[in-house]
Amino acid sequence: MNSRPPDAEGTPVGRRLVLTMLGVGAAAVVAAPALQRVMESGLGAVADKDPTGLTGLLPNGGGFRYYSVASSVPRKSAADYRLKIDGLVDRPATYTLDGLRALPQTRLVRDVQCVTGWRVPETPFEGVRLSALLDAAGVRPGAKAIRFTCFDGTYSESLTLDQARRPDVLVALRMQDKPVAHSHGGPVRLYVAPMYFYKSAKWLSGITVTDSVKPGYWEELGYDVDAWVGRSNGRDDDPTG
Ligand SMILES: Nc1nc2c(c(=O)[nH]1)N[C@H]1C(S)=C(S)[C@@H](COP(=O)(O)O)O[C@H]1N2
Ligand SMILES: [Mo]
Repeated sequence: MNSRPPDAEGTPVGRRLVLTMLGVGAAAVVAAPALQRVMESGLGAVADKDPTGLTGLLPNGGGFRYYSVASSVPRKSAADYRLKIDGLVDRPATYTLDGLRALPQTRLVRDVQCVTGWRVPETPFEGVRLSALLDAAGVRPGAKAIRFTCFDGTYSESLTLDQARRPDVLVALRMQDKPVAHSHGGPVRLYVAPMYFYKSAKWLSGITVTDSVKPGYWEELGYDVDAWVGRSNGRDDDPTG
């Protein structure tokens, strides 16, 4: 399932085809409301166990779609979560969740826009400005970009250094005014307000400062690296940033 587009919203025929090929179309349709209740109740356990990636087609509460290119993602508690900052920096660092919570928090409320069409209005995200973490690490001269990695073991993202330093780019600890749920990439996800939601890497575990942009997971598969909402990917959505 790793070559699917960010989600199947724009391709209803393709989605039916995939479901039919897997022979689970009827079962998935019948099961969906139950799965949705489980996920919205905060358990999220079903998504962790689905090896097919079909959970990407399921609602994730409040208009969101659950999305993961990895078939299962480990859970990280406050005790075992770590975020590493390394690469072209003077002071590489590893943050715990408490360490991130102790830093100044910024709250932003913007629309979320997925590149395949779905949009969720006015969603609060709260966390540490990425620029603050970069300043603390001391970005070296010659650095140009950031590579983000995730503890799902698969996903990656990128930003230029200028983009990463924008005040509307957060290392988010809260979403919808709650701690980021596991299914939304918790305990910590990236939030890039002005760009399509694929830039907002879930289950964030690594921030590496690099000398050039290394395209992320979906970008290797053809999506724009500079993913401004309404000005990329051939789309004309209203800006979110
Ligand atoms: N680690 C990881 N981050 C990810 C993705 C993913 O598959 N893996 N999907 C992206 C895409 S395409 C979207 S639309 C959003 C979905 O976020 P949600 O599950 O909170 O709705 O996460 C983005 N970040
Ligand atoms: Mo997406």
